[in-house]
Amino acid sequence: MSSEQSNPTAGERTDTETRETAEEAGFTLPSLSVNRRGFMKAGAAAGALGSLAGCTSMLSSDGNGDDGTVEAAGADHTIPPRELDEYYGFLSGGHSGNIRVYGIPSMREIMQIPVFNRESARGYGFDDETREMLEDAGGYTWGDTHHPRLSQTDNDYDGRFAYVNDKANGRMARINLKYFETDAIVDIPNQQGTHGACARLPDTDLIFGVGEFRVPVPNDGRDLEDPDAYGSVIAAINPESMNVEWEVLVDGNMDNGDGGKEGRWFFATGYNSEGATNEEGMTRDDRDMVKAFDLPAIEEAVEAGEYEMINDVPVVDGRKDSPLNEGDDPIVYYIPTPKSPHGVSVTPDNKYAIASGKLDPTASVIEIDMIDEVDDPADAIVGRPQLGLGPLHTAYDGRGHAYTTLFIDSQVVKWDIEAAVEAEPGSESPVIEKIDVHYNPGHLIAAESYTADPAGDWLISLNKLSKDRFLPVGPMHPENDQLIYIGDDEEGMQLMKDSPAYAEPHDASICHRSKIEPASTYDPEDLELEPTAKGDESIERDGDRVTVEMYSERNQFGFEEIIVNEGDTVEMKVTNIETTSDILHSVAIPEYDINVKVAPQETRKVTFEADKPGVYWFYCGFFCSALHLEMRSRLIVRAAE
Ligand code: RUQ
Ligand code: CUA
Repeated sequence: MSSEQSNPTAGERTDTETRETAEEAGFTLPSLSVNRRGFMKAGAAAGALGSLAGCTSMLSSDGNGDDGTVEAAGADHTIPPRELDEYYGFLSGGHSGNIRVYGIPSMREIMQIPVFNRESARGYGFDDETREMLEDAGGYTWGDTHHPRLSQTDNDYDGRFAYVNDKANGRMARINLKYFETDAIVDIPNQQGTHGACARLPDTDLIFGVGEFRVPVPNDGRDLEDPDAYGSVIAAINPESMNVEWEVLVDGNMDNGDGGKEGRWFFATGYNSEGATNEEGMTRDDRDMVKAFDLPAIEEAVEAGEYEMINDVPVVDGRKDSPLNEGDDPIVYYIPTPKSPHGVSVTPDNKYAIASGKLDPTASVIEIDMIDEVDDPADAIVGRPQLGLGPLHTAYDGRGHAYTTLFIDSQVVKWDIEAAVEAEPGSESPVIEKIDVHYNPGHLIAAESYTADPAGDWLISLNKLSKDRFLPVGPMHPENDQLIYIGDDEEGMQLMKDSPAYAEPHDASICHRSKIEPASTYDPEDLELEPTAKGDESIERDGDRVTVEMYSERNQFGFEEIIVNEGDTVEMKVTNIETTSDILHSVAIPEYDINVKVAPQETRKVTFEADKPGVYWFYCGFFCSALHLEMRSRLIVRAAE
């Protein structure tokens, strides 16, 4: 790390000062932004003992922070070469359509998982299976991932699946964490703009997609000019089959959502109770709603047939004037909150659902057990701390603190949840401290914050703007994901690292590495296609259909040439027969737009029309050995007479 390196536009004076101080003290500090307090901590932990403690803790910690190892790791976010991070971070890629996997605390991006986007390194959307999956899910070529949530058993991550929404096209996808790949996508009927995504806990037996945009239900050309007749639904999706089991139609827009930890409740924030179609109308009223869905009551209504079947999904009427909402036990409680609340998240102890005001400087602390006790749902709000401007999302450390992003103030505010319940509404006294972030944070996430037992050490603020924090790269700037250490209540929050991100992370889930066990090669049992062993390769013709079964290994495909006729349909199946992990091959066919990746023991198939006569060298796209460049064969397409 050259300390001389100077950058006339990025970096701030304080960084330079910090670096000089660091050099005087005999430390080399990475050229990243660490405030003075952060440096003191990082410097102290950068000694041999600190890094040793850091790596020992990675081996022994269960990640729950109750064995003291979080303190032992201290605030050292640097991971030396060859050492592994303690946590997986799953960040949504927004309108890039993917999920990025980070190592935390290093903030190194380890992997990308394409979800709604076609992606060439993995050949995702190129082979028959993934192409058909994307086609069956609507055939859109992009998506807008926002809220990755990991499956839980008994309120803790079980390492099986991640789920993420497509806000753009109303879909929900599942990522299989054995292989870190998308294995199912459902195109949700009757819903446009699936925004919030999360699960019914403790055991992730339903996944919810929260519909943001109000549209006619069904959206088939009716009620076009009658916005009053529009509605939005939450969709309950079976996490195994990925079928939509039922939906609930409500009044007003919805936004984000979170499930209670004990199965009964689901919460969705909402704006535009006004039912308007422009900004002025949507922000007219001072109150919007948090909707609390009583899940057993809804399931009872579905059982009893109290729904309308719309696009093959039972839709239960949860609007305010629905008969199902009459009386003392409505299926949806409308809890008035100020003003266009955005994020909602349930505290680790399942006591409160906290909704952030967005256009109001407060958060609303809803006591979950009071919702069906009080006469007026508004009375279930037991705290309203004043946090700052533009509160959006809230995360937890498991020690009674909440951390809320302040979009307008460009800060993260740490506050005391019980103090907020004690204090007068509008009081600032529950606020413990604020830290500047750079700039305009949207979501934030703390390690294992969505479980019943957050780790309480690391927090990431997903900042929408980076402005001057990185080398300039033209008018489109990276976002800035900032790592903050929250493990030391006395020292306070410590900003550790700026980490540029391509547009645009919205949310993340952070899971201790001990809870996920990815496979390093494929288990052929898990795949639908039969593998082709060496010696079993074949080319068979049936009319104008040619079926090729081949294998790939260093450094050949099993055939030196494949000869077909113009007009043939070619079905080409390839198995990577390597058993050594990390030796990938692919089949890239120039000018045919074909690009199929096969990891060790993986079998994929691609079907195409041989419609261009000529010679096409198909080659391997992964640099698999010294003879990788020689790993190529000819596809010969004979011209039709
Ligand atoms: S929502 S920060 Cu999906 Cu806040 Cu983006
Ligand atoms: Cu196989 Cu390069």
